[in-house]
This record gives sequence, C-alpha cells and structure tokens, in this order.
Amino acid sequence: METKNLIHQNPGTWQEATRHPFLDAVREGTIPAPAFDAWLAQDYLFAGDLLTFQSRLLARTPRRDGAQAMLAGGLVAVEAELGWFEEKARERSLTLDVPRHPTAAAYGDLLAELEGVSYPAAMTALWAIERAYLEAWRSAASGDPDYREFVEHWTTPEFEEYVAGLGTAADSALARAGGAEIEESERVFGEVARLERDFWEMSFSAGGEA
Ligand code: HMH
Repeated sequence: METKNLIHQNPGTWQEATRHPFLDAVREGTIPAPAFDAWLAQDYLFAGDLLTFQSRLLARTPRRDGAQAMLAGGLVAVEAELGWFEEKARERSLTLDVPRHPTAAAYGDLLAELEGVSYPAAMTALWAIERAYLEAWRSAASGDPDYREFVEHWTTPEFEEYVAGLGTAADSALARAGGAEIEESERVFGEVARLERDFWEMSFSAGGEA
C-alpha cells in the first residue's frame, strides 16, 4: 500500500477535503471577511497543534531516506508559519486570541491521538495533512489578488517539494509496515480527510453568522 492508493481508493472523501465553496469564494474574491478571518484564527491554533505533533514525530523518525532532515526542515517552516500568521493577523487587525472552535478542538484531539499510533500511520497522517492543503489551495489559485499571498503560501514549489518528501517518507514506512499498521494508516488517513472537510465547513459557516 502506498500513499497514492489512499487518495485513489477514497476519491469522494479526498475531494471533500480539498474542494470547498470556501476555496471557490477565495478564488472569486467573494469570501466574506468574517469567514476568512475565522479560518485564519482557527488555522493559527491548528498550526500550533501541528508543531507539537511534528516535534514528537521527529523524535521517532528513522534516519533512512533523509527523513529526519526533511521533517526537521518542515518543523522550522511550521514555526515560521506561526510568525507569518501573527503578521497577517496584525495587518488585518485581528486578534488570534480566540477560543478553539469545536472542529479545531477535534482536529487538535486527532493530532494528540497520533502521538500514540504507529510511525507509518503518523507519517501517513502528516503527509495527508500537508497534501490536502497543497491541493485545496491550488483549487483557489489564479484568482483574486487580495488572497494571492495565502494561496501562494501553500502552492510554492518549495511546499510542493516538502509534500513530496513527506510522501516518500510515508511510502518508505508503509513498505515496511505490517497489516495492523497499514489498517491504522488507512484509518488515520480517513480521519484527516474528514477533519480537513470539517475545517473548511467551520470557516465558511462563520461567514454566514456575521
Ligand atoms: C487545517 N490543514 C489545516 N491547516 C493547515 N495549516 C494545514 C493543513 C497545513 O499545514
């Protein structure tokens, strides 16, 4: 089993994780500001949780295939991303000191749970998390200039290369995994995809409430 099979075997789930009216509205420039701002503040919280998960994953990543260097580089990038979110929030006069929405809390719970799953499953989950964002933001590309820097953040060649590196590390781990670990990897892939969909849904509905 390889990472690409996970996407091919779950086309509907993956489509929902990576295509959403939120992203269409970003592309068209019709996203209501409250929806975008809600996404930004909740994604900042998510990125903080991701940093925690990824730090602990690095501690159990094997040296083979350059996986440690790849993941350590990713960790530096996630920390820098927190600073970038802080800067974007300042520019938009937003506070990042907001309560966690239940969906962001559920995603944080999954990240915490991933600390207890096998290495192949945890690496597969991290790959799915980043791969979902790459595809999702690609679907918002070539649109409204107001949001271009957000689209670019997750569609640069560097980010693409990072996602490919995560895929290589996950495939290498899956190639060595036993049946139970493969099953666990399939399960966490599904959970990541479901929470990615819920995250867009959460952000988009925040616009309707305003
Ligand atoms: C919800 N998924 C979510 N937020 C992100 N920033 C990423 C993935 C990519 O890091």
